[in-house]
Amino acid sequence: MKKRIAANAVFLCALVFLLLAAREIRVQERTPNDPYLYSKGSWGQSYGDQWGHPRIGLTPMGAGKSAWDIETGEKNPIVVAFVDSGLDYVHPEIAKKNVWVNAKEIPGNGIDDDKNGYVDDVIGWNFMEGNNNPWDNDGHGTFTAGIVAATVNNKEGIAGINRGVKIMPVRTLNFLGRGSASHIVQGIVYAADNAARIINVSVEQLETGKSQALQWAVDHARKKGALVIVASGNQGRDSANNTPAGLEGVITVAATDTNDKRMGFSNYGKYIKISAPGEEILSLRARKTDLLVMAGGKDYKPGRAFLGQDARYYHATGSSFSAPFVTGAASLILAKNPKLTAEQVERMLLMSADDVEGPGWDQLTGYGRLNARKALEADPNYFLYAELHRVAPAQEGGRTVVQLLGTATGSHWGAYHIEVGQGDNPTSWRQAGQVAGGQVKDNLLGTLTQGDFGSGGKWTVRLVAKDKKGLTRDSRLGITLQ
Ligand SMILES: [Ca+2]
Ligand SMILES: [Ca+2]
Ligand SMILES: [Ca+2]
Ligand SMILES: [Ca+2]
Repeated sequence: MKKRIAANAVFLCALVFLLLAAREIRVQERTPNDPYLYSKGSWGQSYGDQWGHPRIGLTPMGAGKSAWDIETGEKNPIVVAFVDSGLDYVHPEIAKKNVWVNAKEIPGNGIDDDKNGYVDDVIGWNFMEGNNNPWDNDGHGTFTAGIVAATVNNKEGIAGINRGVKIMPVRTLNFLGRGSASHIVQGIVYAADNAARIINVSVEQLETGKSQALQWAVDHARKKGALVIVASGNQGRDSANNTPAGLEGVITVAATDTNDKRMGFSNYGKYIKISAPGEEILSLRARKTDLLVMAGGKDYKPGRAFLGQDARYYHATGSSFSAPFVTGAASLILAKNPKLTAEQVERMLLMSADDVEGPGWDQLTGYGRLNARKALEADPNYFLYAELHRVAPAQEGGRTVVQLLGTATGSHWGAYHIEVGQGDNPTSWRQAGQVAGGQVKDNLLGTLTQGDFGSGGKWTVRLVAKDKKGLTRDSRLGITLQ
């Protein structure tokens, strides 16, 4: 009997060992084997080479905790346009299967077979030179596209976010990384008309003020069902008058650093919806380019940002590189369920973001730092938006009041109210003010009087929105009273 138990125990131990070993092998197989993905310090930095990936939930696969355990992008290839400087489409990390092909166009016959207005546009279009070769002379477009589309699990370099993505390169920026509004308008329209589901526009401000033409292009893309994702810009100022960061109907993405703080150069304001990694991002280098030389960086020594075999990789900082993280996450969401609308995908991204900087929606990081893992599991039909955009003194009936402007809306709407608390970081709050009532979208939320505060000094005003079940979301702003 004893012998039998011992034998059984040995058998059981062996079985457990085998099962564990099998699991180990499976985990190793499923964890992408791209060397830079989870390494660190390759250019002397203290953090991961592709730190942005695990930060947004692209952790090693197999344990069920990675966004990639839910969706790798292969199930339904999603067409993502990069309205940018083009693409190095022969880069070893850009697979042929990840470049969009216009199936309705017969190549090289000099005829616009699909009658979309562009002759022989097989993989995209070059609006700068007016031809069918969207080659990247600048490096910006290959870098932004690489964050989403670099080949995963090929034992080489970096990993993109979406393994099945189809990149549509639309060249609208010249070798200096600059472009005119008219080219970008044409680029966005081209992308939308050729069925791109997501349009990434990592472009700095094009001109002073808002471009009506570009707003029209964004409206056109939204009508066609595309999601337009743009960078906040890098001037360290309010993006409200910027194009495209201050347009309606786009997702404006701010840049965060390795500590989940907003990067000092990242533009802010009421148009910021979400934030994503933008500090020292590692991606693909288009051949014969040095992006930071093109950008005119004063302290930059040519070639310093190159990395890897044949200098195929490059590391750089900017909100241009934050937007593609959101684009990549959005493309995974659509790959999982292509029937979702742009609006549903937007809700999933915003409502699942990890709150960073000031509590709730804030002007620096929007609803928070992107979390692809949580976004993939978010309810597409639920939203509760609470954004306190501005707290401004105004004259009303001969006395000074404080007007609160912002947004309070939701899918399962309850109500909203205003609270005030003393100091920068109040420990207690009390309800105050007259509220407009009902849902408010980018408009007057309510009014506070001197009596609502009781004394001068520093105060914090808080907007609290509630859904039917009593779940809340808030947003705060400070004000100094005399
Ligand atoms: Ca054509
Ligand atoms: Ca043709
Ligand atoms: Ca790779
Ligand atoms: Ca926040």
